[in-house]
Amino acid sequence: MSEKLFEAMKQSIIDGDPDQSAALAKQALADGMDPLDAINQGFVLGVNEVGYQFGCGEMFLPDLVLAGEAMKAAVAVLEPEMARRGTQRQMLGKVVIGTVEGDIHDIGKTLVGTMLSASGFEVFDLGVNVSISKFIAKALEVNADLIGASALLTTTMVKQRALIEELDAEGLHGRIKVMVGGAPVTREWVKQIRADGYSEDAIGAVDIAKSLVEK
Ligand code: B1M
Repeated sequence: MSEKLFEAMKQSIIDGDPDQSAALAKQALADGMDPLDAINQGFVLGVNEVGYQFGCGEMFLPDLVLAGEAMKAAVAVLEPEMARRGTQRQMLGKVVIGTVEGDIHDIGKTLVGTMLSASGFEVFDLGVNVSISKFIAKALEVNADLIGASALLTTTMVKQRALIEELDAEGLHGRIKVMVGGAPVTREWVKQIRADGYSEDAIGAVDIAKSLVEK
């Protein structure tokens, strides 16, 4: 039964149909499905397919835009339930999160923020296109333990390195740790820029964040 629903979820993203993706997300919740399963086993497969076809030149920018809208509509339905499931936990630490300057991809970053928040972190989400000075100013203002910097483009990943260099220059790196992520980020890159933590997905990001605040 779930298989059919997962397939329909994937297709709703490929079709770029936000009404359908939101309706399927509501159906998943009504059926008692874990919202993260709906995202990871249903909707994300559609996003990956669109991204793949875009990369091959078989889909175009409007398809990417519509897929993004459909994904956001589904996540908006699922997020409150994800947050609700984590409401009983204790406060683990403060995280300032955002997508780096020049980059407006926000779906993965928002998911990571939601999962951190659901797991007991206090999350300050600065949105997209966030400058290094804004990341640092907010982290100092709220006395954050961690900055989470998301980048989805090979051209904007360099801002993750620049953020760490600026924290180093201001003598703040160590007191404020940095977690990075996003589809183009590799372990090799993480090592090269001396980020404190990295995760491929939102679930892993919670474990990494926990280990970083414990250190
Ligand atoms: Co764009 N885009 N896009 N796009 N887009 C990609 C990223 C691309 C891989 C597609 C492709 O070519 N196959 C490609 C990048 C190529 C590259 O640099 N290597 C690309 C491109 C080229 C572009 C434009 C340049 C296109 C153009 O204008 N010609 C343009 C850039 C705009 C800009 O930012 N300046 C652009 C625009 C857009 C839209 C606005 C249309 C839309 C975004 C809508 C939105 O976010 N509101 C969009 C979309 C939807 C995509 C794809 C299809 C999907 C991204 C997504 O939401 N994934 C994407 C292809 C793909 O990734 N398959 C693509 C779902 C999301 C749940 O996954 O974001 O990876 P993800 O997040 C994951 C993990 O990465 C990780 O956890 C998340 C949850 O599991 N993670 C973290 C993410 N951040 C983390 C932070 C952490 C830890 C883990 O710690 C802090």
